[in-house]
Amino acid sequence: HDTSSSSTGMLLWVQVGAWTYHYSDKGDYMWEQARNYCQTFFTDMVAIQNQEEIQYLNRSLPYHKSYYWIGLRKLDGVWTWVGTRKALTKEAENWAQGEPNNRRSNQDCVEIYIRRPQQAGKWNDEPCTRRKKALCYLASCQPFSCSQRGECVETIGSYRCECYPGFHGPECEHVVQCAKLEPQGVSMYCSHPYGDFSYNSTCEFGCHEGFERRGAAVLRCLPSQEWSANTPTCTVLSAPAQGELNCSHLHGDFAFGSTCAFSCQKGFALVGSESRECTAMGTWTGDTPHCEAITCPVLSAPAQGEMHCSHLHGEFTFGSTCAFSCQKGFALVGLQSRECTATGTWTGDTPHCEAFACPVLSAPAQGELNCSHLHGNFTFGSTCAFSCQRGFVLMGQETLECTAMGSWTGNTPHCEVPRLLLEVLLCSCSPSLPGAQSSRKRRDALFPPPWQLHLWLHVCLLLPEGVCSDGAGKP
Ligand SMILES: [Ca+2]
Repeated sequence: HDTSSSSTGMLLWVQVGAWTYHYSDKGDYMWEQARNYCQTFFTDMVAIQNQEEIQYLNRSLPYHKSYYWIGLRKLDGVWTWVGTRKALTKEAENWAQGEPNNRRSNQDCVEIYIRRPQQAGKWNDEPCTRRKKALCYLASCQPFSCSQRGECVETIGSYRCECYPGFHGPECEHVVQCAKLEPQGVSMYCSHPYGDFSYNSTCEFGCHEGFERRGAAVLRCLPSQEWSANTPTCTVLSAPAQGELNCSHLHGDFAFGSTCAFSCQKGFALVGSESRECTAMGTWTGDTPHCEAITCPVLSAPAQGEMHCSHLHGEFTFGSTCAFSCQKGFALVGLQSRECTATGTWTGDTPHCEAFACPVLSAPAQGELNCSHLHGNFTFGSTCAFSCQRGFVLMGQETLECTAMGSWTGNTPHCEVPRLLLEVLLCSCSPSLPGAQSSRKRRDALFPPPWQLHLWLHVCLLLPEGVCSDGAGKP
């Protein structure tokens, strides 16, 4: 560092690593003036980093009766490091005993006691208009640090470089290298801002007359030491994939006057120039065409079913086939698979899934039927409940369900007069019994069915064996 500038009243006195400390040896300044002095000739006022630094300053600086200003002051009621505008943390505090004192409201600037008999190296708040020595530091990062290829970061006692992409080394002095390019049959023009085939080198490629470039026109060396693309090649015009090339040559193969027409196979459409001509400049008119498979409308699975497609050239394009199936309990109605044709339409119609049907059920004699249908009348998922009129009992299952197989879970039940009551009735009411006919009339009037049946049951159980209600003996 240059020390010849002592005419301005400054003195280079100590260097810790790459940081250097300075103070005004001629004049004493008010705090604002001191800050201005530091910023004019150095980086800024000292911001105390740690106890070691404080000890160092106390050991190395000379005694001065009014001590030294540091870069700490009260801003909006908060003690703040002016260089970074960060608030003073509790851990970093280094106040002398009884400080900062609030007896006087205008004590907003901070001095450091250097070589004081007591409390050496401690801080004290003072009115900012007092005159003291300015304590400054000079940052270690310089305009040309890190070779101007990286960020210079100040550290205690030193600095380090955070290199930009493409550079490395302590001072970012090294440049990333890419592989040297030596293309065959292709003309190349390169520019190397940082060195041959290094970071940010760019190479442009061209082809000779009648040839066409396949690949990128420009390659760039990336920070990853790789080129941005593969080296291109030069070829004569060729047929696109799934297509054909038909050329007529006027003067020579793929020379001035040659015309080439492109076409695509069935099911493919040409995208790009349909025909190209070799110009007097040795280039082809138009651009490289390609063949794209013709698309069909997108299909979807039927309700209660699934669809599985296989695509040959692209999603729902020429050659794609889709197979359809139905969930358990449903039957596919329509084609099992469809294919995308060369005209962009599907073969067949959209199939659908129908629930398996069960035989139609009807209410039993003297009974009722109550059905709920999930997918359709008497189909998979339908459930039917049976019931009988009063006085009849249901023989068989109360409910039946239509299964995924298209059959009911059981046989249709029927309604019967309970067997025991029937026997009793036969016993007591047989028309062959004398007097039975006349007595029934009376009973009918008194007890309409089904009460009649209950009554007869009671009567018959009470009667001795072989004797009927009207007092006649059993035949
Ligand atoms: Ca004070």
